[in-house]
Amino acid sequence: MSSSEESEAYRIHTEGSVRDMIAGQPGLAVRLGGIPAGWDIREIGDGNLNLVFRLAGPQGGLIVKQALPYLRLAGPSWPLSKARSFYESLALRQFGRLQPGALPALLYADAADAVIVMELLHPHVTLRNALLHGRRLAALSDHLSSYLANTLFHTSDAFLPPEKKAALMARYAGNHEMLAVTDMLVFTEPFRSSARNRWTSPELDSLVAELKADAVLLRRVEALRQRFLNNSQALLHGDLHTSSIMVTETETRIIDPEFVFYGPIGFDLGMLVGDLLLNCLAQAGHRHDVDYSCWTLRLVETIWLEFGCRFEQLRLQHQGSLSGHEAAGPCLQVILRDTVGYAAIEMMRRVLGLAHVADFELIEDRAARAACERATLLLSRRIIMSDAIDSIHALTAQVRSLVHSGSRMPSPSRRSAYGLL
Ligand code: SR1
Ligand code: MG
Repeated sequence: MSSSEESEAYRIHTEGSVRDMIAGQPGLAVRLGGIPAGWDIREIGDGNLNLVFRLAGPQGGLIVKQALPYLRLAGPSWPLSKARSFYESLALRQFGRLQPGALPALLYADAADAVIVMELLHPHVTLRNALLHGRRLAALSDHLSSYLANTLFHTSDAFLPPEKKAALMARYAGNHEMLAVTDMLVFTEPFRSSARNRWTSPELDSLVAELKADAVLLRRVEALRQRFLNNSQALLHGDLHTSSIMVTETETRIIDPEFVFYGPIGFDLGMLVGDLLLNCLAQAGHRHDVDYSCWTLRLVETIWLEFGCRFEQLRLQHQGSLSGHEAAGPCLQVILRDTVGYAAIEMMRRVLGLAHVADFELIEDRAARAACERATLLLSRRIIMSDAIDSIHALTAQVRSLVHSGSRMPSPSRRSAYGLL
């Protein structure tokens, strides 16, 4: 993207202007069918950054996504360039080539207006929503582990020779603004004082103060941040939480790769695992279905184990085609260590920082919510401080014991205490 495009102002779409834009493009209009005046167009963006329009006509649907010139969640006081829309379009194509069918089809992109048009995913819902409804998705671990192994392996130096990997890194280097957003909202602000932070107060006040004063914890968080900033192992989705995944019983689609950048493989895995674990911990405030929480923990284990097998298989296949010992790439134990650390950071920032998640926000009973969040913070700290979590089972065991201790407490207040108050 050129710097002149970058600096240009652009029109912010409304439902009316989206109608005109699509009507002016016969290749897109034909997907909706009928006449433009009859299309149903709604702005459905409930995310933190963009406008998202859902269009439906007699023949089918479309999604039009426009990057706003500021961070939607924070408002115009946090300006953001439109460049992320361009990088999202690149990433949709790149990851789509590496794992065909895993992302929505990109039908049109206009970097000047920060617009991308994609197929409408229907009847998909976000994985977060599916988990909150207690749905068990049999094919999910297979889909997610394949997506992760294929995209991460084929963009890492386990597969690419140095010059090709460097060229790919250069292609995405301009998305640095989104890297800075993650640095700020995931690694920095939640662990410091910031007007943008919020947490369930006053219930968590003393714990939050304790965490922010814990110098050893902060050093470990900083070490994870340093690895995030300096360890360019593979091209990451960069924001792979459970609202970036759309599901049906049989399909899994990865959306919103606007945070795409080169970083540690464990960051994509860690964000996903962190969001799955926090859903598991939030279940105590919803239906408190211990069986379901255990299903989620098995999902975490299976995703990791299948990812590891696929990654190693790809490595073996590729090494078989090489003459020497080049292209070994990052080892699984290091990826696991990062995954565990980033999962814990993701859980903490969802309780302490700006960007909260429905898993906790939808818990109606305030005391129960505070208790789930407290349990999540304490567990995450333990994970970050531990040097002994050297397998995925060692990680899930920590959560499993909390889930079971919650289940032995009959009254809501006792249960909400999770044994940790
Ligand atoms: C305002 S952006 C907040 C969060 O939403 C995105 O999905 C990222 O996770 C980011 O940290
Ligand atoms: Mg998103």
